[in-house]
Amino acid sequence: MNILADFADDALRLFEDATQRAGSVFEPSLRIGVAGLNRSGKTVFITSLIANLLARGRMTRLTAEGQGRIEAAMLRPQPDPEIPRFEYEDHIAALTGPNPAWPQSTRRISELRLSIRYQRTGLLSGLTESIAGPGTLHLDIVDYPGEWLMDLPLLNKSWEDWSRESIAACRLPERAALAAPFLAWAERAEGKPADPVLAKEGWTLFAAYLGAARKAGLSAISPGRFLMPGDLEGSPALTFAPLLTPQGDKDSLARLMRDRYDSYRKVVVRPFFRDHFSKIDRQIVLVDMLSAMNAGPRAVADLRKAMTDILDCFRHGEKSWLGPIFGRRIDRLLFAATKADHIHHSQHDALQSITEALVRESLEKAAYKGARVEAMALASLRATVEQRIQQKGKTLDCVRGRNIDSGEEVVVYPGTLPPDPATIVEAARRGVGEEGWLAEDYDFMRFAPPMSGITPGFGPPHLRLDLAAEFLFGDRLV
Ligand SMILES: Nc1nc2c(ncn2[C@@H]2O[C@H](COP(=O)(O)OP(=O)(O)OP(=O)(O)O)[C@@H](O)[C@H]2O)c(=O)[nH]1
Ligand SMILES: [Mg+2]
Repeated sequence: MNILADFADDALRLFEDATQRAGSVFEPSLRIGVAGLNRSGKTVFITSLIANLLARGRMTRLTAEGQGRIEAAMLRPQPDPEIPRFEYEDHIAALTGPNPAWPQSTRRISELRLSIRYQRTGLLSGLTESIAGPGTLHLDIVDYPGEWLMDLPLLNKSWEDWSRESIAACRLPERAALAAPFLAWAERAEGKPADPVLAKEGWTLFAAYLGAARKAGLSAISPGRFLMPGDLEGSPALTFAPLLTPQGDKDSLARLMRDRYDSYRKVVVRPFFRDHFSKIDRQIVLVDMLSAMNAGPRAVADLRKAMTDILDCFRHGEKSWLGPIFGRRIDRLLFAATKADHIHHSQHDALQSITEALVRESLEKAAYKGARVEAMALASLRATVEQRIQQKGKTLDCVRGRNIDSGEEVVVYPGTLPPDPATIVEAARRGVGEEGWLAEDYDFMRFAPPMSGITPGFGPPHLRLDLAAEFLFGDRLV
């Protein structure tokens, strides 16, 4: 692979981006990266954030809004015409219509621009305002299938390393049964010559195993496009699988697989991250901590591994060959545990600490020098209300919402999260035991979006979406 040519290409794109941006000093744009594994809540987050910025009744902790300085927010044409537009109108109509429904899994990339007009503050406000009028900030937000994020670590991994790690993962206790048919194929494929039919068989079994692992609540699943191919459905670049012995001579299956793995990285993975990650100014990483905790220590360990692999790539910073991919320096990074409306607010601090603890180790190694990093628990779309009930002389902090399957209102006691995040992280590190951390009631909890519809002037109900917005771009509305 010609890394130097790639580098020159990446550098040119960065230069073009920078030139484009310099053209609009008075109307700066800010690209918000919304990252997260599949089902972590990206599409709901983007939809609710946009709706709550268009109608800001619930955004009082976004300082500019609290101070009454936001004059208007509107959807504008996006800067990248080659990317499909984020289907905001469809998503918000589905979430807040008469039969509210969550969005389908995202299958392709899309983008939206929201522009905010605000009154300036500060010493220079009068001067700037007389030259340029009120401030305008363009927010550019991109949505994509969560599976694709798991491809980021591949950029840093040779075929041999990826193959070895993937086979080792297949043999882990929580995966071995799911991977058995694929491993049987891998035994058969040992030392075989290059054969596209055999390669496709291996790919089919490997993709089926990844699908089963995802269904079992595991997170460390790659290559991401095996499950969410987008436009690449059926392409030979996707048709590869790890091998027990990844080395082989010119005409071997191992060499065919290696070539396909390398072209997958070069033609699919690298351009995606270069085009979309290199321009990011602020990043929010959404984590569905509660689902992993509900599934048990092994699922938390798996989530931790997936997050570590991803964050390790971020930390390569400007000096490595991954530098051009992360082009501009991300100066704010927010980790958000999503779906916090599943638990009572008395548990939110614990959820935040557990999320912090899960990613702390990677962050300590990280090169986020000068970046502000925070964690919080939020709900992009609040589907429950809180309720206290008395049971056997005890007061229980519950949540009430509409069960998605039965449509009935249910009151659920989700239990108490361990106050010390070390308990979770330690168990996750060891990856042993299957004891749950949440009460049994939690298992029933898939709530439908609320029936409340939309009140004029207000976006959908949420928890701390305004604080997330303040962290991500509040400082640019001054
Ligand atoms: N109660 C509640 N559930 C949520 C919230 N956000 C997301 N969910 C649930 O999580 C599911 C996944 O949310 P999405 O926004 O589609 O997740 P995504 O990250 O876009 O997933 P992919 O498109 O598969 O990558 C939804 O179908 C809801 O069931 C929230 O704020 N509250
Ligand atoms: Mg989505």
